[in-house]
Amino acid sequence: MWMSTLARVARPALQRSTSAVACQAGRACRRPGHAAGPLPSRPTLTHVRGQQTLVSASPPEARQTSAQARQLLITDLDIHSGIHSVEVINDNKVSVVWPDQHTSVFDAEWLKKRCFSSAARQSLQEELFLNERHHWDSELRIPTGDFQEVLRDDEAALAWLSALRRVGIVCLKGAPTERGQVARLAERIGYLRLTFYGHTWQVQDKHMANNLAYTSKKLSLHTDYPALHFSPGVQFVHCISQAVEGGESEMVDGFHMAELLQREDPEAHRTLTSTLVDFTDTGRDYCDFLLQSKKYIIEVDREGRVQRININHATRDSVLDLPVRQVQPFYRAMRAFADIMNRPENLLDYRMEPGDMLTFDNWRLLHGRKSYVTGPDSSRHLEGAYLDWDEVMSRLRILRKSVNKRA
Ligand code: OGA
Ligand code: NM2
Ligand code: ZN
Repeated sequence: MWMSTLARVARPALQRSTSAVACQAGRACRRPGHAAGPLPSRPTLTHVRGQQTLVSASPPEARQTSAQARQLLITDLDIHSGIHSVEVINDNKVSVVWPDQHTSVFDAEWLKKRCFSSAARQSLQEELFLNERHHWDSELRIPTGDFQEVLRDDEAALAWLSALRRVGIVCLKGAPTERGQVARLAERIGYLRLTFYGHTWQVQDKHMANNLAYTSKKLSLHTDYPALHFSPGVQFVHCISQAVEGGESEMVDGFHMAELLQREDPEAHRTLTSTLVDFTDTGRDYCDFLLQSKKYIIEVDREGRVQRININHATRDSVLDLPVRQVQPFYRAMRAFADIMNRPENLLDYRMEPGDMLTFDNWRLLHGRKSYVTGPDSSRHLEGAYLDWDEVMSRLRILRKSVNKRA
């Protein structure tokens, strides 16, 4: 049952990317064997020389096989390399003899994938990074999986990570209601991200709390840890026990909200993508810390695509490094962004139950919680951990290979 909810959101990206690679790259590079031809988008000779080949007839081999790493030094590469001869050989392979008599044999599919046409580049980049996102609002039914199944079954783990990438949030149900489960799940991927709050951290109403999260107060929509210049990419939060009153979670799709802001209030969007904001965090936990960072509230790449959202009003510094005339416009822009996020049609409400493990994209989602009541015999307890996207994407790619091989 649960697989169907994950598969629905996880599959389209995978299917689209693999089929698109085959057909678009194929169309753009119809003649892989004719490496010296005039089409500008095909791999160039300089580029192809020194790449991984199926056969390398004269030493040194371009790639050292155990490390899968290029050995040819850039200083030894003839950037005007010509070609002695090229032929298509059996099994759809392309054999190239270079002027120095070195022979390389390439798989035609491998060459096609590396075609420089924009269609081929786009589809290979999508296959590698899965940057296509499914935007959502309050109507989202959170993709759900089974905690134990994800631990033991590769197909379930792949569906989980694909949905986590595409939708930004997956709830895994049925985790034992005791500490240690976020660490087990992190092991499934590789390793977790250590921060000043420890390898894993306990969200509880604590005496002398060193973070607002460790009280019973409301947390407004935020991303975790903008006080770190490289904030954690992924967050796991496991509900061990829930409050009797209050403590409900709120979530919003930050990438979607940034898009709405750009459409509705381009001036505010410009302000939040171009103003560096100071964050700070100080105290003692894993060890003592005194962090300072400068971040854009909405981080975009050179093409204007949103990469990351950084918001936490609890750790936004009282220091604001702006000329005074920019202060009011900055607050106006922050307020405009917050007002969009807090619209009921954008905000997703969820009440975590003991055994729920929320896994979400901390570069994309904002999350919050309602205040709660700590009673003499009721205590709320969540355990959390961070991971980075590199490790998560690494596991996703490995699982994709192994699961697809079996299919
Ligand atoms: C946090 C946090 C959510 C919750 O600890 O940063 O967002 O429900 N906690 O307590
Ligand atoms: N905790 C939950 O940015 C933040 O301070 C997020 C981090 C305390 C590890 C809270
Ligand atoms: Zn948080």
